Amino acid sequence: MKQTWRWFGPSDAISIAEIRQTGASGIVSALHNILPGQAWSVDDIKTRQREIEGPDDAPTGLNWDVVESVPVSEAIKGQTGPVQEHFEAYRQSLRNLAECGIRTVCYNFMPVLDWTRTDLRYPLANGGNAMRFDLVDFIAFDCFILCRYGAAEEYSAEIVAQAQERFAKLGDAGAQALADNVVAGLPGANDRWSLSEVQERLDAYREVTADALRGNLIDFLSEVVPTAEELGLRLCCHPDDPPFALLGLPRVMSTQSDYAAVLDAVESPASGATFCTGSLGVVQDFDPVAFIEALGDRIHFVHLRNTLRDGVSDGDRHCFSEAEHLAGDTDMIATIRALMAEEKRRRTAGRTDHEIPMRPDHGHALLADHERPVQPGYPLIGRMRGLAELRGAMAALA
Ligand code: DNO
Repeated sequence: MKQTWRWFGPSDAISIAEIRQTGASGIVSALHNILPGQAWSVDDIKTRQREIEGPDDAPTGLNWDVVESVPVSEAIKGQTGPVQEHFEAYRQSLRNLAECGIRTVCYNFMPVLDWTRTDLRYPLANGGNAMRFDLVDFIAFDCFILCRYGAAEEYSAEIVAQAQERFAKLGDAGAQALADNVVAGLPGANDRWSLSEVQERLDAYREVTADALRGNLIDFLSEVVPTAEELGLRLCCHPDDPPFALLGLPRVMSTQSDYAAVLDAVESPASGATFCTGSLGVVQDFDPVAFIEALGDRIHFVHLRNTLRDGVSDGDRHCFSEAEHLAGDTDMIATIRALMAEEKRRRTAGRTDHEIPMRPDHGHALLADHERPVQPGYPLIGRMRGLAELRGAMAALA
């Protein structure tokens, strides 16, 4: 697999010069300043490419391999407002990316929020920090801070009672910190929204069922995949994170069968999956090897990350923390072995995309990471440790 590294652009506290020292050989980036629904211009794409590649007389040796993400607008996800304009802008971004030689484009189809955690600095026994999702805290946020209409009915009475007790102990500062963690503009999230804005966006989806949202995703793909296919581009959908319904919002990309349904509906090599073990792995019966064996030929991008279910559950919703890359609930070695077997199948079939780009997704904040403000989940040393462990596993399996 090609070992890539996510770089948020010139505002990222970690520089390209530092990334060169991690051993990564490719870059994942996006034009985060361009709003969903607007087209990315060739000029803007080329500027980012130059920032990554360095000047001609001192090239960094790194290229922009994967776009994560060209975000899908709320208009497209909810099918309201300027949907046709946004489809056209998306197609234009794809044309412009292809013109600049970039072929792999990640996106997600989670309405309103991107990834969600309740604690961005959960202390580990070794002195590091991890990100964590505590279901009881989350329900405390949903029922008693956001006070979402009808929220309590979506959970069991026992867990709502636990959440109420938790909320009573939080105090004003604790409640504010929890709310900030949940709705803060995490990397990839569209914006930084206040609680009342979150509520407004949630209201927009009140009538949207999971089937309707899946229909909107399939419509989106029907609109943009033919263009991607013509251009030789690979779109890949990131799973829901966490992979269960939150805040009453429908979720449609949480499991292998969700992927099978959407990939079958628009049959094209240009429509594929971002295989994120960290997100999918929170589901109790996630089987990474079965997923790769069934849908591997449509996996265009891989996020290797591990999670550990580490607390109470309520139906299919769980507490989890982000584990070391080789520890946690997902058998990372079996996963890598299966992905490498998929690469071998592609080489035998003569596919040009036989080297699948992967990145170490998230990492614990370790050592000097504590002194440096970075995007939550994206510290230098923790990710470098993850990449080094994954690289070792790949070398051994090869
Ligand atoms: C979190 C990331 C997500 C991801 C988007 C893809 O660290 O995995 O923000 O980039 O969901 O569209």
